[in-house]
Amino acid sequence: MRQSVAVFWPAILLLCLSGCSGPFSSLDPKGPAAQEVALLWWGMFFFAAVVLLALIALWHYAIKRQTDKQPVGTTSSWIIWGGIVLPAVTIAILLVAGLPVGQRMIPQPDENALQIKVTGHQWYWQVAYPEHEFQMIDVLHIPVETPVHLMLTSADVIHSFWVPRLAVKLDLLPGRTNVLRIEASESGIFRGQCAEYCGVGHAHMQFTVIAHSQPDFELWLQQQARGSQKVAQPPLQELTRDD
Ligand SMILES: [Cu+2]
Repeated sequence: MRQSVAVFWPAILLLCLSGCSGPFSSLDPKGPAAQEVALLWWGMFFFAAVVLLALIALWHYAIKRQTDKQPVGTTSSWIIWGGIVLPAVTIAILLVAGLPVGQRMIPQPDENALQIKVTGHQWYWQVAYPEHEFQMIDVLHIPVETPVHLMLTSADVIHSFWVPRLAVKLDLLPGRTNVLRIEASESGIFRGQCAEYCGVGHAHMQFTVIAHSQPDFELWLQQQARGSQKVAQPPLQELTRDD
């Protein structure tokens, strides 16, 4: 029995770790904002793991304790330290660590930022480049290492724009424009998904962000401006691959 348990746990661990990568994994960040989110997540994970291990140790101690022995501490001291002080300290640490991360994600006026307008529809994404005249559906092209300000709005119901490997999610609201700053630190293809239930087509409301090197992005812009049909699109297998 012990042997089968010893084999079982590594298998479970490997299964869990497989969720740390993939096209929608925020634990495999490729942009500054996503990196900060991932760091915060790991900090929370290890802190929660320590608390869980401490609770398991206490639970084990409570089961094994001889009932005729004096219990450790009083009931009220456990409630005060474990039920009030520990959660209060935990939340305070989380606030101190998390608020600056959120603050740095608020877009600041930036002359170098590329602006893209994204409108959510049931159930597709309309992408427009205000400084140019073309529009796209379900795909955004951006340059690497360049801040991109996305002006997000909705034509119908509430949607949520989410590219887990590049940035946090932000809602698209009818009649209002929210601005999300994203940035890719390397070229590649990043998958996105609507993260707010918006009707029967919600699960299929996916999109792709293609990050080009800066010369390639300029070339792509010129091709679009010329209305060229020779737009450099990635092969289909790259769009559908898992990483
Ligand atoms: Cu949706």
